[in-house]
Amino acid sequence: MRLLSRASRRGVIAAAAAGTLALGLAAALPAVNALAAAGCSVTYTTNQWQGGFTANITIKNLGDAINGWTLGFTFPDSGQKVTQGWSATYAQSGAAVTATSMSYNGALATGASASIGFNGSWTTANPNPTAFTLNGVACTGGVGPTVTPSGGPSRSPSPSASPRPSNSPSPSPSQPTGQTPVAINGQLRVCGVNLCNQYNRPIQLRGMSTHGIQWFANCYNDASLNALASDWLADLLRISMYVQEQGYETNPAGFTNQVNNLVEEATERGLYALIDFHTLTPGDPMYNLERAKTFFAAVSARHAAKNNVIYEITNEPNGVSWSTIKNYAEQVIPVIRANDPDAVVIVGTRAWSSLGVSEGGNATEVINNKVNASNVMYAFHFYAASHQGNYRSELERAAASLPMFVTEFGTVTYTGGGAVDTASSTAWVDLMDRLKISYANWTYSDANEGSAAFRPGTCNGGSYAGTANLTESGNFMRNRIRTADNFPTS
Ligand code: IDC
Repeated sequence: MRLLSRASRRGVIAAAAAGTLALGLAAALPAVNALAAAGCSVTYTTNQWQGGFTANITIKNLGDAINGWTLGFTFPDSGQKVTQGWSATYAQSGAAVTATSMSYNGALATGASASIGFNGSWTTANPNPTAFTLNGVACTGGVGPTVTPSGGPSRSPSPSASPRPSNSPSPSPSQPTGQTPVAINGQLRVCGVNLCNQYNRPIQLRGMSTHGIQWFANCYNDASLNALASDWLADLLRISMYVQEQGYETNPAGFTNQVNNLVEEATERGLYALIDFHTLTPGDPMYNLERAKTFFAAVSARHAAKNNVIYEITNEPNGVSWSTIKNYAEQVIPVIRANDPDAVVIVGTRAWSSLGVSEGGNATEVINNKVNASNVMYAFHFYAASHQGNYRSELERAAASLPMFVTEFGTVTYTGGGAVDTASSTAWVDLMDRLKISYANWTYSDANEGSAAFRPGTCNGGSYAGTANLTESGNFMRNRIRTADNFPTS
């Protein structure tokens, strides 16, 4: 089976599931304010695979400002279930679902939007819901690419195939071979709580993560990887290989090959390659234990002689205990070490690699019960618009005892979408710089979501160097990554 291209992913979405529903009502909202005008438009899109799907929902308030909201809808097929939501609190009774705002996204001014989403499961059919309520006001309407509400305020069309800006090639600072991150730093190892280079001096690697390579393979080509190395001056490429969601499990040989090729491309450019076994749903890494052993046996054998490969053995465990993750790690690490004994291995942490924080825990469970292997680091992930001071404090506290690596973070909310939170992103990157915590930003892609570095359409043939095709997030990250590295050489 061939890898799914991004175009065919679009086809799947369009054929199976995309629907846009826009509704505007000028109606009384009695429970809140008898005089308030209520109205909403809801965009509900899904990406589905056998048995599961992800839904992304954008709620736009077309009425008066509200402070707190509940979105209601009913699945047309009662076999559909919300399994894991984000940016809202979900409840389901039969086929009826409610999603209630969080403290940080409940206030919606007129015209403002909130983006939420969830992963779901389905049994026999997966049609999208076609009717929504917001704070009890029923919204009904047809499903189509765009349904303009009659009588409601006009709304601008959703960003579609974006206008491509003209590209003026910008001069790229060059990174001569002898000066590449790998040429300078060589084989890395963990020393104390740091990542150290061949001179046993602590360093920080700064780079970008691919999006899912099953969807965005067209973003990783000679031109884009040249730009990452020579224009962004990155140190690191994280290669994000989803296991589910049309990823590795559908074609192990094909995805192993795709990862291997990207490792070779990173190597040619003097970049470190971080191989991400991108488990996400289900959250229990044990579900993929045999696949992990097979995959890591293959990639570690292939790259054993290289000095630039780092292995991230599980992306974001969730809904499982630290002892389960540790058990998984202690079974997968020996498989890698049998081929590549000196490679650094990174282990995901509980609650989507939040050190447990997103499930009410903290780093103490790891500090008191470390993985029984040497040369191991622990992953921490954050999304700057969602995760703020308490997460920063926990990372800083953990980093005093544990070697930490931020293998994924976003400048936006943890849906991967929404606006860049510049203040929080700055605080986070400053913290990582100060503590010399290495990082990879989600994503070096042209996905149509705020976390992507490039505008939609760029990977169809646009240029990657310079700033012409960058999003706000891309600009922010390029500016931060391009600053001079501080790699001690003695
Ligand atoms: C998101 C992608 C989005 C995709 C979704 C489901 O940005 O396009 O539809 O995954 O596959 C993570 C995960 C990462 C998520 C990202 C943003 O590691 O896979 O990517 N995120 O939601 N953890 C926290 C946030």
